Amino acid sequence: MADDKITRYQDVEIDELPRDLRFRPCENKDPKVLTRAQIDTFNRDGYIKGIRIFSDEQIGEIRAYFDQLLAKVLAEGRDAYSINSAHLTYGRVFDLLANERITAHIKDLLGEHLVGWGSHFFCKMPRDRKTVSWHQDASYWPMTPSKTATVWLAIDDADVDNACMRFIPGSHHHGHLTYKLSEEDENNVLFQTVPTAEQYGEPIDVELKAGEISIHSDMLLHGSKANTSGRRRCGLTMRYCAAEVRALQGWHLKGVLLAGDDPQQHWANPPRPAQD
Ligand SMILES: O=C(O)CCC(=O)C(=O)O
Repeated sequence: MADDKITRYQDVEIDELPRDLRFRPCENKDPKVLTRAQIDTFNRDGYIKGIRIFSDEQIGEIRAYFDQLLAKVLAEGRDAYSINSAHLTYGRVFDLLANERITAHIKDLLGEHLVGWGSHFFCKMPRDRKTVSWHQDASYWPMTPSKTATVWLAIDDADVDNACMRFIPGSHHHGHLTYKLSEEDENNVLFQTVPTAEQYGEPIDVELKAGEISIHSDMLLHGSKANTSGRRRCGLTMRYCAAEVRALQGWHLKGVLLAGDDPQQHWANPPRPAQD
């Protein structure tokens, strides 16, 4: 199963796919956990941040789980970015994707019929030279229409020192932006770069304490710098979409129906994996 953004195989044809890529404002008049102000912020800026989901103790347990998973993966010769589509392999990650405190926030933005389809640890090791170049998530994905949002759960504290994510507020209003394939010397974890991204606005740093989340639109320009600090910076990205979204190129196989209905049973709805 291909990862959510990391492999290059899809760039051969993805731009040929009939996709409707543009931001659709959230019109929810009766949010259950978000405030109207947060929804207005999401619509205007393309993100919200600093939402506490887990206590220090709870995120400490999640971090201990991740530490042993990472140690296993590194021992197998894989790198710290390779744990992706993790909900299809690890029950503990499936549980995070399905966590009702998290999905309640996403349902307020994407509606009652909700699919979780992606889970990828973006773990920048201490002094990690890898960057994430400016990009829009939806550009990578064979999905239409663009009605996905990403929850970034801070496993470690993430700040300017250890290369927290950066967003360009409002950039989600510009439609699908032209990108180029990244240059080798960008050290990009991914492979697309939107050149001169900063013409779309002033970047902001998304500092989060461990256990907090940010949520960003699939059309928002975002990225992160190299980690020049001696501290790890790990976040778990979890991708959600409205169940009406159609996934192409077999990506429906990753989608778990977490709330509401999927009348045409488009999403494969895989079960929770037995192994933690
Ligand atoms: O964690 C990062 O630095 C980048 C993550 C990202 O690109 C995403 O969440 O879509």
